[in-house]
Amino acid sequence: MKINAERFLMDLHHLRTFGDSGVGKGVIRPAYSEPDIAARKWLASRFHDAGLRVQIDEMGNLFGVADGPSLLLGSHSDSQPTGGWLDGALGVIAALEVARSSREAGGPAISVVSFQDEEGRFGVTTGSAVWSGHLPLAEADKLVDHTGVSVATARHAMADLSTGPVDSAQFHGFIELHIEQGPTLDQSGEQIGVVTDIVGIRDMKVTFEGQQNHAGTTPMHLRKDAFQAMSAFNTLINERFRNVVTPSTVWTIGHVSLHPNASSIVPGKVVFSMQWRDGDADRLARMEKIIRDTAAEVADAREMMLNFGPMLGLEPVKMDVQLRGALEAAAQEIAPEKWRTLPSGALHDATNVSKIMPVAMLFVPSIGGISHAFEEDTDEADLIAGVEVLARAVSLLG
Ligand code: HGY
Ligand code: MN
Ligand code: MN
Repeated sequence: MKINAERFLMDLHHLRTFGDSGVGKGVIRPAYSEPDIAARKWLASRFHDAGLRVQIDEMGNLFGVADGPSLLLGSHSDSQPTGGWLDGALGVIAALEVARSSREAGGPAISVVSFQDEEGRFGVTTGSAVWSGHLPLAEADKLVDHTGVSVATARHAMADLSTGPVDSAQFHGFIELHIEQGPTLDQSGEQIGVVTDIVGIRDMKVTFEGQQNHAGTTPMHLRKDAFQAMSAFNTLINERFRNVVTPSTVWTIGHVSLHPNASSIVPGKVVFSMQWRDGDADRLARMEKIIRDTAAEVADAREMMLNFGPMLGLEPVKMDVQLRGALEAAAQEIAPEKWRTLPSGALHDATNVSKIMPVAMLFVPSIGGISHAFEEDTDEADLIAGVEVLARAVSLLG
């Protein structure tokens, strides 16, 4: 099987035009947005041209299905609010290119998928969580984004495209090509990463509610200042995590809503996202206890209200040995001594899909280790090497 690098790159750059940010190669293509749906309609036309049956399920997961049992390749085409052009997109277009090349060479049957809301506008890898049975659709429909829009409302925008549920039993495995989104390959100068396992994640909203008041007349010792509560909470968990975490554990307060967010008003309420990730489920649980206990301690000490939103989470997963072996053999053939195995610190749809079939992943480098930013990029030679390794692994699996 020989991939057509020119055709692959042309489609990859065309996908970038949907939600082009106008800043570098960045994209703004959140789940169910106009550019996201337009991109999915274009991808559907490319899947159809590749001889695949187009199917879109009720969450907006887009499939190009081959006849009979097939290997599923793909990723996601929605982006972060300010996203990179390759995160997810690379895996979808690489999958399409391998599906086309395999069909042209009379090779194995390959189906393609672009999952919806992997970037978690509403939850955590929401589209593949529903498709894999991890999250009931009725539960997903209740999830809301930071502006209060629900999945039920958002997905209605593409309801007319839905062809109904897509049966996962027709696929005997899933392989996802993705950018590393971290510094390892960039710093080592290697071209390919074969993933060993994907970390687990926990994500929930925390609310402190005190007393909104005048910023000039309210003495410091009488304040019930929500920002100060969050600041004290953050300082305490950083201290208390010390003897629980390892150098690869991460935790992030990435989204903060301060109310009423005005210079001359003591903030009465703060709602913030608390997310933590690690390869060990037990460590995630110990961190959760520290988070909950510390928040309660801060709220009590400051006589404030405390509320935890629903906690979303995915467990750490190991990649399938046989699929991973084919990726390693292909990497050694195509990028001899320029590849390594490594864990994934980023979450991927493969985590959900691993509940219903064997999965594996491979990475190409991110320049400067940057991702989830308009500067995200990868050398073209590395993009092509990634697709070639994916295609070779598919041939080896037969
Ligand atoms: O956050 C993640 O790890 C993924 O890129 N959405
Ligand atoms: Mn991604
Ligand atoms: Mn991402």
